[in-house]
Amino acid sequence: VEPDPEHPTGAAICAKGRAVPELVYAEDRVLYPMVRTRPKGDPDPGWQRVSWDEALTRVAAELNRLRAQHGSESVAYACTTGSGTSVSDGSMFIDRLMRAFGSPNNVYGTEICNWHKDEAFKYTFGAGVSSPDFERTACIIMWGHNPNVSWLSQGSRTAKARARGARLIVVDPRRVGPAAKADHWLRVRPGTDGALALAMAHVLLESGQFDEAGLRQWSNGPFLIHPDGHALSAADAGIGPQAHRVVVDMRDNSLVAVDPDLPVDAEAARHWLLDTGQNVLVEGANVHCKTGFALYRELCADMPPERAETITGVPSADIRAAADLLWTSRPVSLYAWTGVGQHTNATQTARAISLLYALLGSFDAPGGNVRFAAPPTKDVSGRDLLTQDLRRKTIGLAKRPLGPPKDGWITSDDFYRAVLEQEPYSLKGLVVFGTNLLVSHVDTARGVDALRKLDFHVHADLFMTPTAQYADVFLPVNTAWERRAMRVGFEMNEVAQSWAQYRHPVIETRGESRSDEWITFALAQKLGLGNHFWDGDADRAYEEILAPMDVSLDELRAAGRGVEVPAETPFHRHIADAGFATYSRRVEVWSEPFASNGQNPLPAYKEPAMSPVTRPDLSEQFPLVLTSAKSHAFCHSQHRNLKSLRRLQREPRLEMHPRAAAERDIAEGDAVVLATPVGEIELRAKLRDDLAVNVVAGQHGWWQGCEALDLPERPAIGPGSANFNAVIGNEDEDPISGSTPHRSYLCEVRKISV
Ligand SMILES: Nc1nc2c(c(=O)[nH]1)N[C@H]1C(S)=C(S)[C@@H](COP(=O)(O)OP(=O)(O)OC[C@H]3O[C@@H](n4cnc5c(=O)[nH]c(N)nc54)[C@H](O)[C@@H]3O)O[C@H]1N2
Ligand SMILES: Nc1nc2c(c(=O)[nH]1)N[C@H]1C(S)=C(S)[C@@H](COP(=O)(O)OP(=O)(O)OC[C@H]3O[C@@H](n4cnc5c(=O)[nH]c(N)nc54)[C@H](O)[C@@H]3O)O[C@H]1N2
Ligand SMILES: [Mo]
Repeated sequence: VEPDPEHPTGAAICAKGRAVPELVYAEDRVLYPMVRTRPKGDPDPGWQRVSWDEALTRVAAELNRLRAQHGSESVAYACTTGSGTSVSDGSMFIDRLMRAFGSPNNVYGTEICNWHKDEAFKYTFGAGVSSPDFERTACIIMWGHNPNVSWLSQGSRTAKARARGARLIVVDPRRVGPAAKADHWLRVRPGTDGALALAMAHVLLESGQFDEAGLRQWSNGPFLIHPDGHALSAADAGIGPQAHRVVVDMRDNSLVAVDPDLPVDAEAARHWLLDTGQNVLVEGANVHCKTGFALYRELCADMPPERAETITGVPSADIRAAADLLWTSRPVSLYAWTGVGQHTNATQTARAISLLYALLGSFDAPGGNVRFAAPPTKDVSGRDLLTQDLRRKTIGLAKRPLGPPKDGWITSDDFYRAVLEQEPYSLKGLVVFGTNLLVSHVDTARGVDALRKLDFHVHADLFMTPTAQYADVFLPVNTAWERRAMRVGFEMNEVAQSWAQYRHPVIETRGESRSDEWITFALAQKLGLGNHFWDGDADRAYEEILAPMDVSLDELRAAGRGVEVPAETPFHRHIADAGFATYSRRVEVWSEPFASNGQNPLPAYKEPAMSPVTRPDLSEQFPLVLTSAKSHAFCHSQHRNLKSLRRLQREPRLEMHPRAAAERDIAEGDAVVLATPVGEIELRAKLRDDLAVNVVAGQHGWWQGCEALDLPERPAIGPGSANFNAVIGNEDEDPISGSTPHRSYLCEVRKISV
């Protein structure tokens, strides 16, 4: 395996990429469909090889039975992440199958992966965080994101930008990746990033260093807010209908009604009052209404850097200097990922970061975060196939109407509850494409109970995993090198995003393993849903995807390496579109959807649910703050069986400060117990003095053995387990997204004496 130096994503290849031959030819890959012959929970499932036809006939019969008896919503699907596997080759077909079948429940894990950067950002900008314009940016913030481990083409672009003089700020409890070369490395206490973002905004607002004109014209900051906490309506003020909002014209202090449904008139908005407020006669009484922007400024005023220092541990002088650097080094680009997403306060943290970013005026500007134009394609994921009635049944929608359930994504916690407690109704079936819930999600013990109780579970994966072990039918998936795929748009810059590529299989598929695409098409036929699957002809699906483009499937097939379909990136789309894709058509400083759903319309800082501040009662027994991060050698719960990768890291690590270690008589490499209020696992101490003394960092995903190195498999739960997520609870979650505290928990560490 070699990188293609001409591919627009870049010429870098990671250790996992180099290890591909080991993955493809791994001896423990499952190569044939199998059915279990012994009861669930039996240590030996009694796997028996069957033909594809037998396997799929059985799966279709069971799924159709559940649908007939309990409704199609009683079957959940679970799809692994496109960021850490190759499932994206076929994920549009998996989504389509789920929707054609009628399941509104996808256990997708987005709430601990990408939801905050991609969806929470939409509540501010009407678009996800989008792509840093590395080639033109003057300053990059990496916030809870380490691309050197997680996304090489971003990592190398960051280094390149740095080398040509771009400034760099890294917010991370560990000094890793780009932090080594950063202008400012802000070592935040895990889970307190929201306070840091408010404090940086404090500095900018206090010194008048913010895009005042942009916010006046293009944000809902000028909208007046009633002191009881709702956006003042034109009807309240007696100047228009209920749905219209109210702003103040600074020229004569008159009230103006604004219809949020109309295109933004930026010219008129130049005269609107952005800050402070005005007295308004509401139902005969004089009421002082502040603007949404004034309320945000007050929230930030309440978080001076000195206060933020006591919360976050970041010195106030560094907060001030970093904030000043942002203003003096525009355009600024930013990426924030799982470091800020796996907390019980994650959504408001994302809001706080997005509002700080809004102050800089860099969104969708060249050198800021932009949406590079991609060639047009047709979405074949079948959004139209699921009825409104079924959509309303997505589990968690009532609790979290603003969150992932509105797109059909449910949390593992809600999935377990529905199986075990029939709440809000009973889930009976599970169709899995790759996800390893018991190791990647919290509360493994409850997960085991739920998997044991399922009526029917089919699992498609390359390997037998702790989660797949509970399946009734196992379907062998092949690797990306044994199947075809097509991709349009590679994100990183204009050329990459305009790249379209058809990838031929490199080798014959091993055994009887098949692609996710093949499985979804074959299963759809068996389920009687072939009419939604081009009657089994996948080429027609590819042609439909490409139809809006000027390139045919045959041309793409012949091109091999891909073709560029040039498209011009518009920048500042809100000007041509006369607005943003938000509720108010403006950048939402004060979020009306949040307010009307009982959430704080402004990102007030809230401590993580499990922190030394929230739970002083636990501080004696569990004095350390626990976070986690990914390993450069593996993805999540995969790849530990591959020799060249396992050599890079043989044992699961727990990183801790040398002083914290010394206090516990722990030395580098010692076997230690990580204890939390939920349970205990065993890891190896790795000392690093960049951490705060009271912070330790683990890694998730450990279970697999590596025969070539004589390293045994370890249980997902119970004695000898190294499964990080088995010791994280899910009693607390983010109220909007449902995220769980993988990165802000409490723990103690002790040496295992031998
Ligand atoms: N090698 C490898 N690459 C991967 C993956 C993998 O498993 N392995 N997985 C892929 C997937 S699915 C994803 S979602 C991406 C994720 O990509 P990233 O989000 O970049 O992944 P991490 O390295 O886990 O986390 C980034 C940083 O967050 C820091 N962090 C921990 N707690 C906090 C906190 O409270 N605040 C802040 N500010 N930072 C914190 C960690 O120290 C870490 O350096 O990576 C993708 N790429
Ligand atoms: N403590 C802690 N927990 C975390 C995280 C963390 O940072 N800390 N990160 C979280 C994040 S960001 C994510 S995305 C989740 C990931 O959680 P999961 O989605 O469970 O990811 P994996 O554990 O990598 O399991 C993926 C499985 O898919 C299989 N697979 C690989 N390629 C394919 C394919 O093309 N098709 C099919 N059908 N299967 C395939 C692999 O063999 C593997 O068994 O974990 C989360 N859990
Ligand atoms: Mo992820």
